[in-house]
Amino acid sequence: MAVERSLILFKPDAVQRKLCGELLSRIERKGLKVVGLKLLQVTPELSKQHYAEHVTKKFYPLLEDFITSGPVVAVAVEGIEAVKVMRAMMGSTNGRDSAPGTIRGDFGCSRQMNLIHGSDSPEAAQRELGIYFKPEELISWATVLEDHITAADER
Ligand code: D4T
Repeated sequence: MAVERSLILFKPDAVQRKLCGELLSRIERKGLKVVGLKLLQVTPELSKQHYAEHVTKKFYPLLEDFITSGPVVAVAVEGIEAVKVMRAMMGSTNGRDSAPGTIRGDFGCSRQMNLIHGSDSPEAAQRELGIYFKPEELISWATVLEDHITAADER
């Protein structure tokens, strides 16, 4: 099975609500590996690049206002099928519809202020990681716990 990387953002609402530790902890406890991590301010230009597919949509101006309203935490996450695993952990887009146990289901009740972004495909992940991280900011490292997280025939 493929080892993937995904671009995760803790959005301004998560930073404001001091939920970054909780969200990072969930990622770590799941068994995924953090290979990049930074706090940054999203600019309008960066927002348009990230949300290129949404720029022409009616909700985009408010989305840009929100995502640029304060710092975000960008996390590069690595693991077997990391894109799918993260999307399942995040829950559906609207926190009011997200299942309890998911990040949005446990902490959110908004469609816009939904706490976390996660790439929706390996191709999107590659594009988005390139937007938020320089190659040298992504660090490949081995964990001694690997033998206790996945079986040899899954890797
Ligand atoms: P992201 O991309 O932030 O991980 O969210 P999703 O993948 O779950 O959802 P999305 O691409 O459909 O939407 C991107 C972003 O826009 C916000 N949004 C969405 C909004 O503010 N109003 C809306 O009407 C919609 C559809 C929420 C997430």
